[in-house]
Amino acid sequence: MSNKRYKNDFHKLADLNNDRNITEQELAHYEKLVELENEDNKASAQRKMAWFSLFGMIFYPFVVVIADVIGLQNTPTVLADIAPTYFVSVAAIVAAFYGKEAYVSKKGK
Ligand SMILES: [Ca+2]
Repeated sequence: MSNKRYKNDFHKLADLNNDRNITEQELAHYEKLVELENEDNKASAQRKMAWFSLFGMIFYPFVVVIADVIGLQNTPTVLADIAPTYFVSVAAIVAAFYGKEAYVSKKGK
């Protein structure tokens, strides 16, 4: 985004009463808006990562079977060798995500 466009977008969003003057209150409101938007984007990214990890965990055995069925000789063995590390890592990601969600929802009440 160019600097001029950024300034225009900033003025459109921050100047609540359109008087072309951004007060301290409007700036604080804008900062809160940006903060909430960033939090929302962060939560979306973490949720996508957790779902991606879960799908990887679910489909991992199928990948081993498919590799065996299509005749890849070493792939099922290699996948089986890295499975313990993979499952522990993915379980840690998923547990961290749901743990954080539970902590945040409990803290919010
Ligand atoms: Ca204003």
